[in-house]
Amino acid sequence: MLSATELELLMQNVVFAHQETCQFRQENLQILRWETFTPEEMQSLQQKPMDQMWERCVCHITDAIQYIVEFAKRLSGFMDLNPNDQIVLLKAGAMELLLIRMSRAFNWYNSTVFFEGKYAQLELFHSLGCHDLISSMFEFCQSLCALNLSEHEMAFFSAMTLLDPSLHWLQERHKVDTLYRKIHLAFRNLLQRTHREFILTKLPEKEKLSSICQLHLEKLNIFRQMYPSIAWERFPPLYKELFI
Ligand code: MHQ
Repeated sequence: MLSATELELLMQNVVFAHQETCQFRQENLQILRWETFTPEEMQSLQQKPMDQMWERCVCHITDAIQYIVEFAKRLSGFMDLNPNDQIVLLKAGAMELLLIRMSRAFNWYNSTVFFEGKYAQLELFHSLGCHDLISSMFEFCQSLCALNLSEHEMAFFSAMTLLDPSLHWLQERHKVDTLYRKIHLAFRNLLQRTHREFILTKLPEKEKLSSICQLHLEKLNIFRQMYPSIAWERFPPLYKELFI
């Protein structure tokens, strides 16, 4: 199905697309890994009103999603899909890819995540009022970090998660399916060369990712019922386009 050169080009494409859009370089995230919030800073953030904290987090999430959209655009073949299918894939995949990327910004040793320049414990997000969502996000990162994925592997896992040919509403499913298969093949090839094939059976299941994304949509709905005008007027257009 693919020649050796095609495999090589595809591999470079996926890896570059990730590297060029990853927002924070792995080295920089590593350097800051032990910079955590002081108890005073934690307390002040925990006491913020719910709507303010939501707005702040949603803005950061939207920034990160802009990079994810850029990743998608750079994947060879994505821009050749029809615009409807591009949107279908991003609506379903943006949050899943954010979760995968979150694991790069997660310190496994003390369960903290990079937030506004430092590493934050789960309790910092208390005022959002969605403990179950945040704790499942943290749990997910904890288990993904345990696999110690390289940046190359992360790039492929993201591409395969995004190009899900099983999604409803796809108009040109065969195109997405062909793209998915090619990337899958290139991924296998990389893993063979690095003797890491075993991770294929250990990667998180699609259901796990989509259930966390579903929970995010449910929490957003609850928030919108409580603060309809905040969600409408202050959330960024891209966030609303994807999730509302
Ligand atoms: C990205 C950089 C990045 C940016 C933002 C659902 C909700 C209202 C709140 C980070 C979730 C709270 C997010 C900001 C919290 C878990 C969110 C708020 C990788 C991901 C990362 C680090 C996001 C991770 C999840 C954060 C901390 O390149």
